[in-house]
Amino acid sequence: MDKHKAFKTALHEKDGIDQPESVSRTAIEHVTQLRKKQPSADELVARILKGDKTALSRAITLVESTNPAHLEKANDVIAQCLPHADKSVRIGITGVPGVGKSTFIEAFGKHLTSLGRKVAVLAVDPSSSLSHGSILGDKTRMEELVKDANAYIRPSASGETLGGVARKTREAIILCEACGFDTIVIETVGVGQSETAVHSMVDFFLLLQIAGAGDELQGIKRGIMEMADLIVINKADGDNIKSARLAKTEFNRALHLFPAKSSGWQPTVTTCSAISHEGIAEVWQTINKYFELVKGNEFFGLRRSEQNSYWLTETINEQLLGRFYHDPAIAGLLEQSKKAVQDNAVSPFAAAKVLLEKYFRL
Ligand SMILES: Nc1nc2c(ncn2[C@@H]2O[C@H](COP(=O)(O)OP(=O)(O)OP(=O)(O)O)[C@@H](O)[C@H]2O)c(=O)[nH]1
Ligand SMILES: [Mg+2]
Repeated sequence: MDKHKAFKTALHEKDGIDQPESVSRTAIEHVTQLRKKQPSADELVARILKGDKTALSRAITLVESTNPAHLEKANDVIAQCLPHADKSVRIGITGVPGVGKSTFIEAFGKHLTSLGRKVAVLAVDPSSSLSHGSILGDKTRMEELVKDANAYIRPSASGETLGGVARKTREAIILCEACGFDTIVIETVGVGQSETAVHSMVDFFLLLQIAGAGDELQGIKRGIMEMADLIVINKADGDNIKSARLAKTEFNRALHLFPAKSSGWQPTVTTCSAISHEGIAEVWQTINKYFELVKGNEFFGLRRSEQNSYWLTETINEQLLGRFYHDPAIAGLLEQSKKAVQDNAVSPFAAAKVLLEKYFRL
């Protein structure tokens, strides 16, 4: 029998190959120790404030961690970074899959860094927790931006709930701002609830559309259009130019049907080609006009304060629900109660009362 048969299972791979004798054991241990050493919260903060992107990534990982042991350190880092945050503009970008969000952000981001701005791109995509989403695809689609020293790209946090993912992104915004990024771009897929979450963490909300597919086809709900401060019709190139112009007129008409915004801003429609970079500079000019207006009329600060109180409530809700449903004493009883209410043995209200009383007495 050949000797390979004995090693047929992959487990034997773990045995690995012996180090050559020339490699010093102490050197290996030294490297392993270095890798294991986690910087303290203070060290991380000091490095973040100096603009160190590696430290920023580590801190975001810490914030995203579900390990309760990391929570305290993460909170410490956030608390120390908070006074250095708040100096940026936050822009949300949404649109259905394939509309060109990633391509647009690549062109837009490069335009901003060419103007001397520092751009951080974050994503809110709760679905990516299942498939690990478009993370890799995005990094290849944002080829130039990834290489740009003044840009930082972070894929969506994975999490069970949208609330969890959104809270982590909120905290990542603070870290990016403390690291010196003055423009935060948050991408989300415009098909579910995530754009509402993103809308409540940004100053400006941009909706990407394409021509030739009515809004039903584009899966964009009326509510999302209502949230938009700017609609950009992408892929206005080649044979599409004419239909893009037509779509612009149609969307403009539709926008006028919505009630006026409390920011005092009248949303507009523009066209661009993310691939040929046409119209990208104009988008930034429009966004600047918006910021001039809302910083002048104080809506900017007001909206951020409102967002803070919204996130306070959201975080409490999310954590209360999480604790309740993950409580081992509750989990078993919950299953029993579900069965009992399905069998009509007890009313849902009575069962809920029992569960909640039990939880709060624990
Ligand atoms: N002609 C043309 N094609 C574009 C333009 N922008 C993006 N595309 C193409 O549209 C396709 C989708 O672009 P993405 O940037 O991946 O779109 P996305 O909205 O990020 O998609 P998801 O990440 O799947 O939600 C790609 O094949 C792009 O090359 C554009 O301005 N013009
Ligand atoms: Mg994308």
